Amino acid sequence: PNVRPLVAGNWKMNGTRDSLDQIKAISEGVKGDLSEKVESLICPPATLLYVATALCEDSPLWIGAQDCHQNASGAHTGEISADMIADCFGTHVIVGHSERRTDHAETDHLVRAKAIAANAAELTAIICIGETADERKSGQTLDILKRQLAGSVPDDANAENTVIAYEPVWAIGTGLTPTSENVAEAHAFMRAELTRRFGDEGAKMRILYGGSVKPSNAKELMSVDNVDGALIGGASLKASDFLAIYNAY
Ligand code: G2H
Repeated sequence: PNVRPLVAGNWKMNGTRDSLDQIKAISEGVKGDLSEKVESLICPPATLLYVATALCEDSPLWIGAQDCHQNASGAHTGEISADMIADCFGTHVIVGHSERRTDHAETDHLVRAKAIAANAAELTAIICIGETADERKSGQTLDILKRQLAGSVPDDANAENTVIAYEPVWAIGTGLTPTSENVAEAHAFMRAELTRRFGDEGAKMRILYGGSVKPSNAKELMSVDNVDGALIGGASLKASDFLAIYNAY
């Protein structure tokens, strides 16, 4: 790949102050030569963001958030803005995770607005897309990916401000993973779509694989063509598992 791969952890709604030990251990574990070649990121819950970035001051580990609001500020009780994440020294934000698309009825249109808000705050948006089990069974996978890319990725996306995460919904938290051939087909298709729309920037844009990545399957998944890293849920909660995946590069 033209850019450094990214190994990212999404803690979802897990983690209290006790878990900061794991972030500290990850921040120490990624110091070393590999960090020249591979970037690392943990997205803890927003409650831990500020203290987590302080812990990682002298580490190459980036800290990011799991969602942001599409507006810059205002009367949106319970929400956090991209500026608030940047103010806590967060550098990335996940938008459009399938759990948000399902639990909060987030649409491609909304996800795109969130990515635009993230970029306006100088955050890198990690835009998640992926097909459901039914969509895969009925042969619609590539159509769904095409529609989600077209709808969720802003027109001024580039290889710096945008990362795509392909997460087949049926592989999330289930222990099921697609075959390397399935992953290769999906990623080659997304690469072609991104290159068609964004030219060189699309050719360089990172496309992560997510969905039941663990130490035992990381090497195989991350070595598939056009896979530029991983988005890891469950296995990112333990420093030893996250670092085993990171070190698979
Ligand atoms: C997919 C992934 C991280 P898990 O949601 O975003 O979670 O690795 O637990 O399947």
